[in-house]
Amino acid sequence: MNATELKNSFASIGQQSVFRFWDHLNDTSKHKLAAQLEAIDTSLIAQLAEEYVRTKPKFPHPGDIQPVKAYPRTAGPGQESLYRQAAERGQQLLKDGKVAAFLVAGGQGTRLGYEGPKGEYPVTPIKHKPLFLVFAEQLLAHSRDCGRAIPWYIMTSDVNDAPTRAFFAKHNHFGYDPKLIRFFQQGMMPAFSTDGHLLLAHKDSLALSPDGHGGSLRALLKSGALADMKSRGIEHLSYFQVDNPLVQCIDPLFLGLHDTTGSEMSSKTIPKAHAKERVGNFCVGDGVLQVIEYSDLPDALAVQKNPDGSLRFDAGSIAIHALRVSFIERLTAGGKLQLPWHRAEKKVNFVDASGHVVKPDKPNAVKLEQFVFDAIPLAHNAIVYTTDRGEEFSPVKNAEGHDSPETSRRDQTIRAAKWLAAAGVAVPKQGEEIDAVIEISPLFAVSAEQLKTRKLPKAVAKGEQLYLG
Ligand code: UD2
Repeated sequence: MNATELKNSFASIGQQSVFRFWDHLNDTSKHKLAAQLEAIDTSLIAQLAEEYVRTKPKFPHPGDIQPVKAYPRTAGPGQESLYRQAAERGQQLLKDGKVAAFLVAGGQGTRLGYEGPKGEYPVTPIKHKPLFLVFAEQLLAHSRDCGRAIPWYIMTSDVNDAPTRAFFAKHNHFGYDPKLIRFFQQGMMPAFSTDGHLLLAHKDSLALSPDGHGGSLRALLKSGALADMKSRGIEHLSYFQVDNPLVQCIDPLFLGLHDTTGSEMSSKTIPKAHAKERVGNFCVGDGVLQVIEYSDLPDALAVQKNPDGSLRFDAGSIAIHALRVSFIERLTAGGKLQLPWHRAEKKVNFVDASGHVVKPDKPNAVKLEQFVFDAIPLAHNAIVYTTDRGEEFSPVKNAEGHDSPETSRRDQTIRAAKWLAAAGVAVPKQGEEIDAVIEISPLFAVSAEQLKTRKLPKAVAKGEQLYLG
């Protein structure tokens, strides 16, 4: 498209103000802005400005919201053979090279206050390993155990792609074969002023931000990663977020359950810590399994209790999924991804009409994102499987307080202590607290069961810093 065509196309949707400074830009800047604008689907922008920005869309409440029936962590009565088969199936899928790991790491980590890619953040209690290394060691351990290397797809975004790749290169890809790691970038979405105009961050560029983890599905297609998976014979993705060092990046039982039940998208849940915990809720709305964000679940339902006192809606989403590659192909067919958009009002720096950069002190803009869990209602036979918070969830989200580096380090020690105690090792306690700091490298053991097969000390000393690597 030449400049006139581009201008006409944006004028036709009432967004001509993005060309406000065009005549004063040098050729490099013109080229930069034109490239950003050409990447934009103007009809989508026009629709989003109308339906999500100028008007605030209401969450379409299902008429009937019921709790989900999740698979329990371990087999309940009558499920023993299903779970046995599922665990075997999961192992077989790994041996046959049908599973890849999928890490979404395109977000900005603003709350943590860390400037670089979040995966660089040092999280473990003794060796201070960065999140990326924790995941790499887990995947290497599973590759070793199943006798087959596990390909690893990592989604970045324009804001952190180059530094993420550089970090991996600097650390020799953490021992991973670089040919097995594929980085790809997610899409970017422009920010709107509250009256629906696209904001310029600079005279020659839009204010862009990542289009949400739901955008990962579109990005898999666009980047060629999906085609790459197909050529490698990969059938399932084990999806996880960058912020949770306790995540089991690969869980054979979960993957096996997902496959044997014919589920296209499966999810892990944990019982919520309290009624208003800020995690999505797995629910059955009008008969369809879905996640309802904490902000959208009516209070009256959020606080409802079962006769035994437990929360009726206690299935929290921890953003761990298994996805069938064929499902992603189906969802993204024709290049369109039919997931809803979520609206958030945020502070976004912008260039005003006179060319000055404005740093707002209150939300001035609307950002739109798609969420991966909105694909669940579109999946056939979607299932939810229960895991344990202490075993699998302690994210690093905030600089301080809950879900912070400190709470995560503590929870890593608690899990390590629990695994050691189950293997017969005496662990010192002071009241409820573990009186030691313990770190277990995933290369040493990826599970409590595996730890039992390793050579272990008889006891951990009081105040000891014990690293098992
Ligand atoms: C998410 C879930 C929440 C709960 C929680 C568990 C949403 C809206 N909420 O909350 O229900 O499951 O996680 O920890 O998802 N990311 C991208 N690209 C993006 C945006 C995010 O890759 O455009 C990645 C990001 O790098 C991170 C993950 O997605 O790995 C989660 O993003 P978040 O920090 O925005 O999610 P959060 O904590 O609000």
